[in-house]
Amino acid sequence: MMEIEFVRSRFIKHFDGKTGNVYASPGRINLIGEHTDYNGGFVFPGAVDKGIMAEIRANGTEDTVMAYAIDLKDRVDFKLSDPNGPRASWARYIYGIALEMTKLGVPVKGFNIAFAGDVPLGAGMSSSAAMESCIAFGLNDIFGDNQVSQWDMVLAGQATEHNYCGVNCGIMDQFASVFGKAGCLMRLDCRSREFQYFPFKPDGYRLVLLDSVVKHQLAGSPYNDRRNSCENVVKHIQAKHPDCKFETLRDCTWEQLDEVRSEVGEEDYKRAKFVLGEKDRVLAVCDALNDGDYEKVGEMMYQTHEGLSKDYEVSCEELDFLNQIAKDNGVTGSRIMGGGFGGCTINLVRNDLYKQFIADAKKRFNEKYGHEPKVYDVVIGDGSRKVC
Ligand code: GAF
Repeated sequence: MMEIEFVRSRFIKHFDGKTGNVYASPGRINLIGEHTDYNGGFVFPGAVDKGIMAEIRANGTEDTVMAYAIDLKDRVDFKLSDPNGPRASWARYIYGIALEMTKLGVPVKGFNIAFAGDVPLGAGMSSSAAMESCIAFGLNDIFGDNQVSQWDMVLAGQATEHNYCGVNCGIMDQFASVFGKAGCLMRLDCRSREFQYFPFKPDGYRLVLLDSVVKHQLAGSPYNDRRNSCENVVKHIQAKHPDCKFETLRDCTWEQLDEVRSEVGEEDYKRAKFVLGEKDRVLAVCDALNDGDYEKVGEMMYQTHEGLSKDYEVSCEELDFLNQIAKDNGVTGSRIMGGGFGGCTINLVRNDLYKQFIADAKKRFNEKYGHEPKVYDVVIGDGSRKVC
């Protein structure tokens, strides 16, 4: 995580010299369970030791927000009462979450905010969820007497994406950013919202992310189309079984999917096929983790990659290449992480293979694409918190 002094010095310099409160929220990884959250399935994320840090202070105005993005050296001022809100995409997260927190009963007034991040942008590690939860946490503390629950802050972050940023995401990223715990992954049932912490200390293995540096961005990407395909399949299954209630693909069986295959068309069928398979894989991974069977975990990760690439079609050439390099090096498991369309692979690699794998990935990727992938060793950190 970043240094408080870094954020504080900019906050003092760009506003009136006074200090505020500092909050931090992490990005996330996800071991397995991709595109399952908005389908009511399971996910297996953990917070990372990188994220967003923000200093926030009520500025005494009714509804003027003065915001400074330290890394971008960009300043935007806007009014919470402006129905359109700011145009800069980073400022829309602030505007959106402030309005969502207001809806939850927090009497948000004008504030100053400066923030910075060390979670790589566009790498599929949820810098946007980190931003939403960090600000939700801060506004809840400063204006709301911490009355809003952690789950409501998760939902406010998700609503910010839906209502102000054009991404119909699920709840995984905001959940991980709010509830993360150092050293633990979390298995979340996205339908019931029940979750368990799983201490993750794989003896003899480590997790490493390889960032293709192909910028992953969900706004404007076919992410929402994937969700629509899944919902379309559910609608068709529901029509065939009017006596049962189908909310998401979580409620559907393989047989029911096969029944509607010709109606929904091959593309939507493939999307749903991936989701049903992924639901089973997360549960298989839980059992494997309980048995300490990391080779099984890895096998599931490769299957997920295959499904995300061929059936869900959210991969890209660079990510498939990184996955192939992992296979060639005998890496235990490797797959696209997060929404896809760029970003990182997550790799479960034996300690003794780590050096050779990273060296080979850098060399071969560089030969093909003219630059090395970025390497992030995963450290599983804590969720959203007040720093000072
Ligand atoms: C993105 C979304 F924000 C999540 O809700 C989730 O759907 C993920 O893609 C895919 O698993 O990170």
